[in-house]
Amino acid sequence: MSVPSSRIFMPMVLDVIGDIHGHTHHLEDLLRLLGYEKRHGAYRSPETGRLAVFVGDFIDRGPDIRGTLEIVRRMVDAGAAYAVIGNHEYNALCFHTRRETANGPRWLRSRSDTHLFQHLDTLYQFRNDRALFREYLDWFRTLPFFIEISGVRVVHAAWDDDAVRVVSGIGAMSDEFLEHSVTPGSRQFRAVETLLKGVELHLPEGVTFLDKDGHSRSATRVAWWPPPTPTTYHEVSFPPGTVASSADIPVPDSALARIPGYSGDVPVFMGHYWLHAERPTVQSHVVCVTDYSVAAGGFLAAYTWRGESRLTDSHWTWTPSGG
Ligand SMILES: [Mn+2]
Repeated sequence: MSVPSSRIFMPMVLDVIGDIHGHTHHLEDLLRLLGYEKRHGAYRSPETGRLAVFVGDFIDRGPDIRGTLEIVRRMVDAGAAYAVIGNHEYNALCFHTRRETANGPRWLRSRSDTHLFQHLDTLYQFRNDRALFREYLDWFRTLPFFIEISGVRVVHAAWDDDAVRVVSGIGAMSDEFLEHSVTPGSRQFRAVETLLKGVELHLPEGVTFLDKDGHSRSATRVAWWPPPTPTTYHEVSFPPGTVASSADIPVPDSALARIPGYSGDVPVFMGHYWLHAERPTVQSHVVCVTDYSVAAGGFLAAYTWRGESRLTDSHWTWTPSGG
């Protein structure tokens, strides 16, 4: 007797948790607020079918990166959570991987002052246990670039169907994949840039702003999900206000063409954008950024998805700011 083909849709509740960056106290506070309890070494929800989803960026900048990694990894291993990779984990992999070149071995991510500064807290906190850090690097290779479960999509910075196709089915990241992904112009490079860093537009001549580290920038991250209607750099920059309203200069069509938009009717969740606000809000009924800058005096937030096709601001939980 043949088994009829079927798709089983388990009723599922997902707690999508924003970028942690080593702020373990916020993570444990948030998990407890969501009702998770530590059993057999891992936090789990007592509700059947309720899981956490981490949007990446576990390492760098925060005070207890080891504690964060331990909690997240144990939850994933226990089947209590899913996790996607963030640009910080990907950058760490490239920072610690070499390739042979005609001029000798080279790191896949250059060890410039800026790159070193970004990764410094992680290096320092693992200074006495390099072997453990190597284990986490191996684990980072196994983290997916995106997940699609029960009618929800999760990616660190931007959903793009072409980019998703490029990284589908790659399995654990090999050195060969990493090498392709750091080669400008390759399809792997473009896919990883989009999925993990989102879309950036160069600003017109003479327009700059200071980023969160006080570095002057001549390109801005943009909201990639709206349809590309005529708009200005001020309107499209993200987080809102990144580019001052005094720079109300129209974005040319050639640049607008680089904004993919989101035409899906499936909710998509992300982190990455260092939002600052009194309380979290969704970007639209199908687009939700969960990063509220816990590593810059903000808070750690979770959106609890209970199967709804239209996201609502009544589904947020977040920790007190600071600390
Ligand atoms: Mn990020």
